[in-house]
Amino acid sequence: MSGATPVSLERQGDVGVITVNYPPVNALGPGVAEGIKDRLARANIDPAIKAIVLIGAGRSFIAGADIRGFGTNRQRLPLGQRVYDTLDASSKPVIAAIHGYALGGGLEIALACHYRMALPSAKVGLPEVLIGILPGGGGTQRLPRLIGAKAALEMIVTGRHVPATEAKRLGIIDELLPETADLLESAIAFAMRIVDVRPLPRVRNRSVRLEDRGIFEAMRKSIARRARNQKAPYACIGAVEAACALPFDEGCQCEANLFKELEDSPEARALRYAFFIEREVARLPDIPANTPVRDFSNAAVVGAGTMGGGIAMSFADFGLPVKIIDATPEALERGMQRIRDNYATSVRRGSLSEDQMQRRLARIEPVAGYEDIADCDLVIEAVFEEMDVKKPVFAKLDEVMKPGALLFSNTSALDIDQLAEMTRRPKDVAGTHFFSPANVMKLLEVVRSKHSSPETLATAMQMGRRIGKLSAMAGNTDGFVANRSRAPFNTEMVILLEEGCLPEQVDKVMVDFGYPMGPFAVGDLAGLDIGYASRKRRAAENPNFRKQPIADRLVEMGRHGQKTGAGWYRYEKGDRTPHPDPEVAAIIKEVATGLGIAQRTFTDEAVLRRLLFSSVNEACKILEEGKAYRPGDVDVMWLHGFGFPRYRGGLFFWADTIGVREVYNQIAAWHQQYGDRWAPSRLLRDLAESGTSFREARAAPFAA
Ligand code: T1G
Repeated sequence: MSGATPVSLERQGDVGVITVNYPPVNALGPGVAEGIKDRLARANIDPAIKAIVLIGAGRSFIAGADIRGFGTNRQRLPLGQRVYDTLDASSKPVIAAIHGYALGGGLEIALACHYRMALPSAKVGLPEVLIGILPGGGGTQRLPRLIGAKAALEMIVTGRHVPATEAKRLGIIDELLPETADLLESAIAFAMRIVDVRPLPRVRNRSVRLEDRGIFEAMRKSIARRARNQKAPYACIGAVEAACALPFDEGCQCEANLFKELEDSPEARALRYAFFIEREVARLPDIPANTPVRDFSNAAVVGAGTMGGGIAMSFADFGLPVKIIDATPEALERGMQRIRDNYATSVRRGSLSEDQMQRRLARIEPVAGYEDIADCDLVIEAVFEEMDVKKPVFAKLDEVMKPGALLFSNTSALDIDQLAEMTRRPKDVAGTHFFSPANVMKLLEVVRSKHSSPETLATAMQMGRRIGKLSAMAGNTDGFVANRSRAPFNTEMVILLEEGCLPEQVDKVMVDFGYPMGPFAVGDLAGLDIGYASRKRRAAENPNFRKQPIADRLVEMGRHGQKTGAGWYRYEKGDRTPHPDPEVAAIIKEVATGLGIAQRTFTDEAVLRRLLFSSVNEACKILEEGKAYRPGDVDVMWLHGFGFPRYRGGLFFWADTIGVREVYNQIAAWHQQYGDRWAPSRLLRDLAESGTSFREARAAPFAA
């Protein structure tokens, strides 16, 4: 905001209207909180003003403190002098008029007002825990006083956005308006209705309704797995517990102490970083932001397998009609049945209503053949991962699809240029790589062919956002960016077994690090035969390809993972719990002996570094080849493609906590020990020599 004041005060009749105008979301940036305090003081001394309305300009109330300001030595006002305290102490009634979002400090400001009104489309929340801190503006003390300890605890520990309609039921919102109401006019009218009501309803004067003292311990138990290695969720619980035990001001002091401990914690820094890279990933440095996006209002999917079905669900989940075809009616029906079963599971789990399921299913239309999808605006090919299966599909799509339709492939590694060259419209072709399960995982890798036009790429990125994905651009290299950077991790984890490790140690290390599942257990879930086929392909293409005899042996024995009751682990019937299997240990020993590899033990840290450093090195190669725009883009892919723990920021963010020099030295040492697969990338060497962090690394210009 250059020059213009972000907060104004104007009188409308007997009501002073304080308007916050700090685009794009009225965050409490420089001058905003101060401005509210200043205009409030003026309104309180102006005899012509009897009541005050606080409202946001643009699309939102106030979206919270300016996250960019955290971790800097920003000025912190003492308790009692902050905007929350002055609102609370106002001698004239203050009404918060909420539209769009009232989040974090924004909701805390509203809670410090005497009344709150909102449009039904508004959302409120205290999402601080999602960026590794806790509400620091009195929210942990006021919200329990307003809606009870149990409801407040749930909102603060989850950080979820609460629709205004629910917020009204909870007691956060006093007056819910019709969506078509004029918010300011209604707030002014409301102000005149309550102008003489005294005493002013100060939330701080209410007592906390504590239904059951056990809720705090119960919450600690319920979040234990999800919140492992993290502090913020537990600080949130502690602060709400304090609200039930201490007078308001002492409770605020407790909140402030907890906030100070967390504001610049590694967890908070990592989560803030994740917040910003998830927004930066949408910016394509070499494709102008005003590049026209081709309109689309529907989609088609070719291939009704697991991926094709999940992709079709992704469109239906976000309101877009989608047609789906497969090679035979039986295959198409199997695919539709899998979709119906997936939705039915969600309904059973309560995450979807029956009505929502029916509306989504109605948007997915199985059709007989290519001629039935010709009128669709875009089509995603999701057939078997073999070039000689995909190429004819692209030739056929080029023949039938209407002019201007975009042709996308869900391939996870194959050459997009070759697919584009099967068509007379190569500019309209790109990769749109979904991650399994496609309707759940948020990452969409948009793979740029050398033929893809800027419009096609901009549309593919927009398509991802339209269906709730995080679109990230990747260059057309084997495995693109996510899988290529993950490949060395997959190799090292099996080589570790040859050297004496066991799957259960590797999995425990990665779960303790923060992954939801260990990589071997994930392999059993996905099916070991998938990796087997791609290893065979790569070995045929590249004689130097590092074979994985242990993994190959398991597949050749029919141990494909959960689907065959055994893989890296064995499984009891109907139970997905992985059990270490002595037979696997014996196979490992036998193969290792056959390879003549000396067996040894590994510390957990050594296991962690072997896996992750191998990927850090590969990701540096990807940047230096210009196959990704930024280190942050790679981190977005690791967070949303592989379940990398969010409170560690991402692969590069985590590597920076070790330090470039230490990572480089270790990789150089493994290069001596193991040979070329550990040759340090040039970029890594340059970063180590220049003392530049991974996050500051600059990628080469994008090379499709
Ligand atoms: N601070 C700084 N920038 C912010 C911001 C914030 N709080 N919220 C959004 N932005 C930027 C964002 O980076 C993007 O920038 C642009 O605004 C549009 O955002 C004292 C201490 C409000 C739901 O955690 O959840 O209050 O990329 O793309 O999808 O207790 O933004 O355009 O340059 O996300 O419509 C608590 C975080 C802070 C809210 C809108 N508040 N923001 O979503 O737009 S801590 C939050 C959001 C706090 C107090 C504590 C979302 C949104 P650019 P966007 P959107």
